[in-house]
Amino acid sequence: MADMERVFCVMFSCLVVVLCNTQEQYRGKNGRDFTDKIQGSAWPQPKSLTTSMTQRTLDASVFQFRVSTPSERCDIIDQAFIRYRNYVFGTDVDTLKFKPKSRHASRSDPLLRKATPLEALTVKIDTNCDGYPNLDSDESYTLQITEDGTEASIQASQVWGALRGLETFSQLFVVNATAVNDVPRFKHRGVLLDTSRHFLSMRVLKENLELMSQNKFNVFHWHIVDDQSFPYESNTFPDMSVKGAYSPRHVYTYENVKEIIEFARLRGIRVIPEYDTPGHTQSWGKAIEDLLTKCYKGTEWTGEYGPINPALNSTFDFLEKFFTEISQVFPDHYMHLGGDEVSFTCWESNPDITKFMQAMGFGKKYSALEEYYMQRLINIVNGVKKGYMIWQEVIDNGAKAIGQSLQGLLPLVSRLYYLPLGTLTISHMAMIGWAITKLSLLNSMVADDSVVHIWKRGLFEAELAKVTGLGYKAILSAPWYVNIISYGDDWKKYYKIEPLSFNGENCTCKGHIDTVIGVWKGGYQEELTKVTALGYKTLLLSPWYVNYISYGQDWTKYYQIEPLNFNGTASQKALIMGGETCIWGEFVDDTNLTPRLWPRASAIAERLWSPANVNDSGKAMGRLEEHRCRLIRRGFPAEPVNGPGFCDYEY
Ligand code: CP6
Repeated sequence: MADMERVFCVMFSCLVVVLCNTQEQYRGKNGRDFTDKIQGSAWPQPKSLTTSMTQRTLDASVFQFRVSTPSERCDIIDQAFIRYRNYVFGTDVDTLKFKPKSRHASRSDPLLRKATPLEALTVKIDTNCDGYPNLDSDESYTLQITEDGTEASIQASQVWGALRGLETFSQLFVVNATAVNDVPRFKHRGVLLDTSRHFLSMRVLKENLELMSQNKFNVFHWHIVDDQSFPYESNTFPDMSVKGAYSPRHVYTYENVKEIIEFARLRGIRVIPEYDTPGHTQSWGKAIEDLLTKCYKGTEWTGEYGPINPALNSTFDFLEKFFTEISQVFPDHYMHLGGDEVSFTCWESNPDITKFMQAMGFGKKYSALEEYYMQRLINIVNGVKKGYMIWQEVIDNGAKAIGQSLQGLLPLVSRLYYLPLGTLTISHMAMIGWAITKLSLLNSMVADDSVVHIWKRGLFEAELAKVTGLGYKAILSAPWYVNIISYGDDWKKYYKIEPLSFNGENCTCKGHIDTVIGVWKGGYQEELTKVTALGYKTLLLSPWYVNYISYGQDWTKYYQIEPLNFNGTASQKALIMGGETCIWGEFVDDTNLTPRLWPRASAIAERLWSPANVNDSGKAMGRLEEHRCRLIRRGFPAEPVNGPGFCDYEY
């Protein structure tokens, strides 16, 4: 390989010598090769990118960004120019951790005296430059840097594509004549952040939105509240955060939420809030009386609460008011309604729920009760004209419940024809009402506006086939939990280790030797027995490798996932909107979220943006290394994920 490069260097003009010299510094860096260099290290990889050998020069004092759009003003692009000028030239050194060593060739470089300087990049947008991004936003763009001519151009039909093009432009390692033609493969490319298990500061939320845009993610799925805390400050029900937040400081005010939504919009990112019910709602119950089901032991209340209580009308009055507020605060068409992990134990124990189940003819089918709850919630959301996303259980349980209740219903309805109205019982009436709701909701659920979110690991391919087979849109998260480095309080494992818990009976007792042995391999107890018996002083290391969270290149697992690799027709596959990477918050807060998420999420970003055949992690490795270094240079703490190596801009 090295020889080939040298031949290459000799063969081409002095322009290439510059590149070959830079290559010298790259020896020994993970998987990076000359092609990565010439092609640039754009991440995620554009659909097509061709580069010629002609290098263009770029001088900060001359270079200008320009915009051309039918809109009078274009805030989104004006602000993007400030960010990208900084990333290209390092103009705002305060926010950049490492000032780039004039990466871009300048006219003052004697080797490039003949190169034509690039004086401007013009961003041309066909349509008005305002509003919010949505599921149907057009994010495609082309980028042209010609061999001569003083101007490069980005052409996009919508401002969202222009943003993606600016990101690509800012990632070009050296500005050669280039043509990029780019379009995302999936429409929904999301990151889930959980602000309930641990509060995340505005700084960290914004930092991650910025990183998302640098990876061309376009959805922030905000898992904002959950059992553990309720940091959302509601205007209609202010007590919910007063009583449900960790502290008065651990809240997002209306202004905070608006600030996040605007910060995201400027980067072409939608904010989809998740208010997860009827499970995962312990923190809601603190302020809203009778919202949660009381759990019983025999005839006694245990003092504990379960999921939201669907047997009370007050529940739905509350939900109507609350979700109406949410629908006005968050401009995106979609809300995430949760619906995951509903435990039936508490519902089963509660006598009022049992009565309600009987009245509704649900028998002992608690999945039917869950379904009933979700359907009424969906009714509310339809009423405020929003679309919704739901976790997969709603469909897993619901499809069953629908089948069961319709089966039970048919003989009943046929008998009803022959009954005089006066003989109808309350339970008949309830069932008829329920059947009507059910039938209309069945239609509404298969309508355009529902998206099923697949999160359970294991047989997610079969789940995708099933859900799309029923006609639902779907998005995939199951294989992409980047927090599953090791899920759990692994410190307890380390804490349990007792250094003296080994067999020390058979000491040959030669006396102590002034040599210290470090025991570093597995099976440490036998080793301690042996080494101390020989009289050595000993240190224990092996059970305490805290870097052993998951040893190795875990990103390649995420990278290999192909969302359309399931049994299904073309129309089923068309229902896969995309996917999300999730970083659940139990073991993550401001201190470790960003490095744990990046650049792991970058691997997923590429699977969701780039063509299906960009899936070879061996080929991607060099670019991912470059990409991580770029994130670091831009001031973001992205972890090393490929073992030993270094970045140019360090130190
Ligand atoms: N919180 C909520 C979670 C999870 C879910 N919902 C979850 C649990 C375990 C795994 C992945 C996700 N922490 N509200 C399920 C969607 Cl492995």
